[in-house]
Amino acid sequence: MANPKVTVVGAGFVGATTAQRLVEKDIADVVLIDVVEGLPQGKALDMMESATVEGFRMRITGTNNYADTKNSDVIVITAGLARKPGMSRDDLLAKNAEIVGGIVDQCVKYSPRAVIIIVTNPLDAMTYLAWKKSGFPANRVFGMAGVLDSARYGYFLSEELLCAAGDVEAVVFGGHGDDMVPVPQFTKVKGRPVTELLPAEVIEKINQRTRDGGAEIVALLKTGSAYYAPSASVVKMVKAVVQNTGDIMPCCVYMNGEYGLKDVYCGVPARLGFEGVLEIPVWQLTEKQQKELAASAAHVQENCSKLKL
Ligand code: TXD
Repeated sequence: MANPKVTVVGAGFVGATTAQRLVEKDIADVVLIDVVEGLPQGKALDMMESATVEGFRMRITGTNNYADTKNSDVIVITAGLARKPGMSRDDLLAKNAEIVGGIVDQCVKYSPRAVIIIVTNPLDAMTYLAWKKSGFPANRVFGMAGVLDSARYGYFLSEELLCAAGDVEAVVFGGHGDDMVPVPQFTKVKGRPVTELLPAEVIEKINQRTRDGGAEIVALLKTGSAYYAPSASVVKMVKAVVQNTGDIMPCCVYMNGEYGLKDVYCGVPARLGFEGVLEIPVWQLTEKQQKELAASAAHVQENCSKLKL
């Protein structure tokens, strides 16, 4: 059987790191594409030259030509501007909408059966735009944010609990913005909810650090935004799709009545496999969390209405 084929659009920090993780873990052959001539080719060649040292078998190629992305199983779109200090994710809306819209047109032409995973910010609005532009069923277009926000939440909790980060299964709902909704009662350490392990005020402090997690990194880096944890998160999602694992993880998905939300993309746990989103199981939130989720979705809707789709 042929190896899975994954196209990563954007050979910047998130795109290149995602590509590197995908080939090094032997998850898929990768096509890395960017508008800048030579950039994806150079990074791809550099990665292939590491294959003898790292011992991976998958191949990565760099290109500026969408014909090379033909028949991809998954397309990851990371192209666009990233935040600078003082900028919100929403400040990127108009420019990145233009970039992502053009890319989706090209990608669907060559890979009409692909699953599309959006990474570009503002994440939820870009995912909605990609879905509209693609003409694909909603289960085949979704976004990465919840896995990252949950990873940050889990790491911060592990520091407080002095446990291994990998032992924390954290869950964050909502849009990828300051109004995301960490859900401690479903966040577990070896099966025990953190609500049983930490006082409420400590959890609330960590919830807030999670909401500010992206900005904390932007403030330190000064010239760009996070990419190690984001790329690890994308790879977790791609793996679930190409290996048809059926794993459940928070994703930015199209809501069709779940949690009382309709015709909006928002972050909730979803089951992933070959066909993209296989199922959106509905978990019982508190009344407060349900309200926060609705407010976060309303914010996404407001952004989407500016796109005039
Ligand atoms: O949780 C999440 N979803 C995110 C999102 C986590 C981290 C970063 N997040 C967002 O991803 C960030 O706000 C940006 O919107 C994207 C990409 O971030 P990255 O840090 O990788 O930005 P870079 O390094 O500037 O890379 C962007 C690349 C760069 O190489 C450009 O030349 C390329 O995108 N680019 C294009 N490629 C192809 N086609 C077009 N039109 C294009 N325009 C720019």
